[in-house]
This record gives sequence, C-alpha cells and structure tokens, in this order.
Amino acid sequence: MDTIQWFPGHMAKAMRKMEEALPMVDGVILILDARCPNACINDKLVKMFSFKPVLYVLNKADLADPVGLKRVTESFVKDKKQVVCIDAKSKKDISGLYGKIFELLKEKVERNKAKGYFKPVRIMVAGIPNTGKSTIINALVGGKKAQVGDKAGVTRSNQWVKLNELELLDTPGTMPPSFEDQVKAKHLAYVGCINDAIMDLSDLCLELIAELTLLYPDRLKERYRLTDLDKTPIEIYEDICQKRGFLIKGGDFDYERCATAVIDDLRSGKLGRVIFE
Ligand SMILES: Nc1nc2c(ncn2[C@@H]2O[C@H](COP(=O)(O)OP(=O)(O)OP(=O)(O)O)[C@@H](O)[C@H]2O)c(=O)[nH]1
Ligand SMILES: [Mg+2]
Repeated sequence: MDTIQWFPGHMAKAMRKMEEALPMVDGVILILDARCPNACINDKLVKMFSFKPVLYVLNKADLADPVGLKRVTESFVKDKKQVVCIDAKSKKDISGLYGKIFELLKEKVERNKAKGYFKPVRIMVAGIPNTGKSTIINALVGGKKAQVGDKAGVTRSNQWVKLNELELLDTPGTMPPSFEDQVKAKHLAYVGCINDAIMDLSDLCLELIAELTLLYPDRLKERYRLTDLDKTPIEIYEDICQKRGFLIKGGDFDYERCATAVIDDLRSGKLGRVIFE
C-alpha cells in the first residue's frame, strides 16, 4: 500500500502550543492505544516532555489482548517508565488513574503542603489522535467538558478542564512529523488513530487481513465463517466479500464496503481483543 504520512499544519501548530503551555504544568499523562502502545509513542513529544514527570496511560485496555498487554506493560516498566493500563469507561480504572497521577507528583504536592499552601496539580494530557484523551478527562472530572468523537482529530485546541485539586489540559492529537516505521503506521491506521480519508481503505483492509491471518487466524475464521485460510490475503478478502454479500451488480466484489466493515469490526472489538506488538 502507499506510504502513510499524516502531519497537517494544524498539528505542527498544536505542538507549538503544547510546548508553550508546558511551563505551566507539573506533569504529563501520555495516552497510548493499548492495542499498539509503542506505535503511539511520538518521539517528538517524548523529547518535549523530557524535563517533566510523565505517566504512560495504555487506554482502551478493554479492546486489547490481555496476555500481550501484560507483556508490553512489563517492557515499559523495564524501561523505567511509569505506566498504567486503563479502560476509560471503567470507574475503578479511573480512580486508579487519579491515584497514579498524584503518586507521580507526590514530591511536588508534599513540597507545597510543607510550604503551607494549597495549589492544584496541573497536568497536560497528550498523545496521538483518537487514543481517548478527552474521554479520560471527562471521566476524571465526571462531566462532559471535553469534546469526544470516534474519529481522529476531534480536539482542535488546548482546553483547561478544572477540578478542585486537579487541572487538566486537553490537547489535540498530534502525530510524529514523519513515519520511518511504516509497520507502526499501519497499526495506528487499523485502530483509528489516522484520518481514514487520507488512506485507501481497501489497501489497508488487505494488510489487516494478512496480519490477522498470522496473529489471530481463529478469530478471522469465526467472525466471517471461513473454512480455509491457506490462501493469499486477497483470496481471503474475496471470501469475506462473498460470505458477507459485499457484491456489486454483475457479481463483482465490493471491496470498499467490505473494508469498512472489517476495519469497523476490528475497531469495535468484534474481532476480539487484539494487540499488534
Ligand atoms: N472501547 C473503548 N473506547 C474508548 C476508550 N476511551 C475512549 N474511547 C473511545 O475512543 C474514541 C476517541 O475518544 P476521544 O476522547 O475523542 O479521543 P482523543 O484522544 O481526545 O481524540 P482527538 O481529540 O481526536 O485527538 C471515542 O469514540 C471514545 O468513546 C476506552 O477505554 N475503551
Ligand atoms: Mg480529544
């Protein structure tokens, strides 16, 4: 498939605005998609945050393969990164995250206390598009203050959302300026972190089928009632079209409609809990 590259002007601007806001915050939570956490790491942001405490939040854990997620989390711990896995919709996970944020900034909070004054903790919430930054902020504050949507690029500018003791800065999703690793880029595209409009979804679906055949063959078979995966990815793609009735007049395959359906199935968890790393 064509090279995936997505770094529109508004993202460059968003990164500048984040850099400007950085002196105002005590720490950062970096939100990653638990199905491809390493692919979600934007090195440029990590570099920008190198002088701040950072908590890595692997979100959408409800959609991630638990065995793989445990392995990846352990590798973060081994790299001396502060990490937590959450499902933003779970109250228990959100209160755990709340605790982790204060643990991350313990020194700061205690120093303030010792000086005898109360100051709210300020956190920047950052990450690539569609990882759940705004959802997490809403869950932490218990309201609908930040705008949420099921596509990449919903938040367009920095926005403070405040609780008594915690102030959160929502930021727009930002991609790395360039992708050296196209495998990672593909994984981000599967899970919905890249604007669908810039890609050929049939090409993406073909890549996804090839990868699922290796990683989760039984899920693929079960979901689309396939009997034989000992074929080329395009043959499997066409079998899915056939089984699902994605055909156009004259009996040809409707690759596009099938691509939307398969990619949707992956994103919504209908193909089960997956991890690509
Ligand atoms: N299954 C599941 N879905 C989630 C979770 N967190 C967020 N979502 C969904 O993911 C989508 C994106 O959420 P947002 O909060 O808008 O993501 P964002 O990171 O703010 O996105 P941008 O503003 O575009 O960068 C929404 O459809 C959410 O409902 C989660 O833990 N599990
Ligand atoms: Mg947002």
